Amino acid sequence: MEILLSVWKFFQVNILTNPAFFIGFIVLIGYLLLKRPIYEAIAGFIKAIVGYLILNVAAGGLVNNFRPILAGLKDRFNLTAAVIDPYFGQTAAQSAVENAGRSFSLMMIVLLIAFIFNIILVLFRKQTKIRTVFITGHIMVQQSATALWIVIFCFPELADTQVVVMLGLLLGTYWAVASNLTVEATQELTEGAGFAVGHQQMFGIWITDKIAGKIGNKEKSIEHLKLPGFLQIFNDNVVATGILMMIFFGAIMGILGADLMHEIDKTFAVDRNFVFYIMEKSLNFAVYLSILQLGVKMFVAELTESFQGISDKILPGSMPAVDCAATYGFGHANAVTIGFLFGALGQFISIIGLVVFKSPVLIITGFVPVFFDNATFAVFANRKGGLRAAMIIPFVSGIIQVLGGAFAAYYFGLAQYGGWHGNFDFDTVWPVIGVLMKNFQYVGFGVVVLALLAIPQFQYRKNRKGYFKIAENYEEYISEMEEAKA
Ligand code: ASC
Repeated sequence: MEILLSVWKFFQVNILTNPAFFIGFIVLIGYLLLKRPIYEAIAGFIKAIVGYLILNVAAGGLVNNFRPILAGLKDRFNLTAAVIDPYFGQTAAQSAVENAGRSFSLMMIVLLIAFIFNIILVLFRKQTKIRTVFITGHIMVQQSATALWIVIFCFPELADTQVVVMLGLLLGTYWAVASNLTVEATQELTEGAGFAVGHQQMFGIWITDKIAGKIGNKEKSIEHLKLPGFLQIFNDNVVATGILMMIFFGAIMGILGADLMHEIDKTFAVDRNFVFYIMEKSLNFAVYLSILQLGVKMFVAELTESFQGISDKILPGSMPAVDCAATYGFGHANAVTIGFLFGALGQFISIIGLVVFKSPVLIITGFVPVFFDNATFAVFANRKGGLRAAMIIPFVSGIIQVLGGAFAAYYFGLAQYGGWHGNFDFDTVWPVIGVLMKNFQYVGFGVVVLALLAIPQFQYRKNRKGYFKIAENYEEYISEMEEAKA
């Protein structure tokens, strides 16, 4: 047992929670299974890791630069508010778990059980209809933290071992089922790049994919937009992002004021002019988005080619589920910016609503959900429902994020610790899971797991012929579908 645990710990620390290496090894093994020369496999291994590390530079840059600015609104107005953001949520969950006299290190074993359960569901894919393995490690850590608290909150009497086993099964089911829901939408968006989304808004992606075409018209997508006169400069995504972020973050930093910004950002030197500082900071948004695209293209290209080896030889009809940012390389770059801004609009309006209606908990916009969830929705929405869907869906999502987040922070008692996870699935699906478990205890738990496991069965029944094919070989899938139509 000791040895097993230390092997697991090594795997967990170095590979599982470090997606760059996880994806790197998948690429390496994939190429070897395809019988490519070893030097080609190593080249792919390196490009996949470097690509992912570039993505990390971009995502980390966005998160580290812009999260404190939004969270600064809380200090500026002296609010007691919960920030809806997974980093704040994780800290809040940890405090709550420890205050309940439990050890937060239970998370490590939860990860093990959940991950293995996800793989088992894929191994039995003929029965379970699960096609995806969730491999976005840093997200798995955040979700284990929040879910650990939810289970302890719902079952305070339960011993540690039982908590860990129940949660492992619940989380493993969620990872498998929710990422599996994104297969069709992601394959269509990327024209068969061979990955699904394993992140924090997977149910949202599925809904977006279903409703975008009804909300808008794909012929009127951002790509087709003809802007008149000087507005044409917005066709260039660097210009569009730069200008819009200068307005958006300029307004927010203006509200925070130079003094508070000096406190929030130690790199803001005292002798620097505030306006120039704001310009540079805001334009950095466009810098990170450009870097992000570069990294995504690099690792996705390797993953797409090499995973063929794994899906030919080991797990037919299966695919890895990765960070939502991987989809940004497949949509119009402006979709990302539009999704963020309309999501923020929806969030701000609902926060004002919370204040006006004297909600018992206040919410502050967290950067990660408002940006990454809504940018993702806009990318998918634009493809099926054009600009209109790419504006409306993130706007409504912003409202849901605040209202659902406020409910969850209040209900699970995390508002007092200052944060809630805040990503779309954690403002919708997870509060429902929590309420069911709190009120119906083991019955609730059973209903949740069975209901989740039923979802892929319904998906399969809707498209028996193409269900595994769409993951295994997209081109063949498309031509078979076309034949069937003709
Ligand atoms: C998250 C989170 C991040 C970002 C990143 C997006 O939910 O915790 O750091 O989104 O994964 O690329």
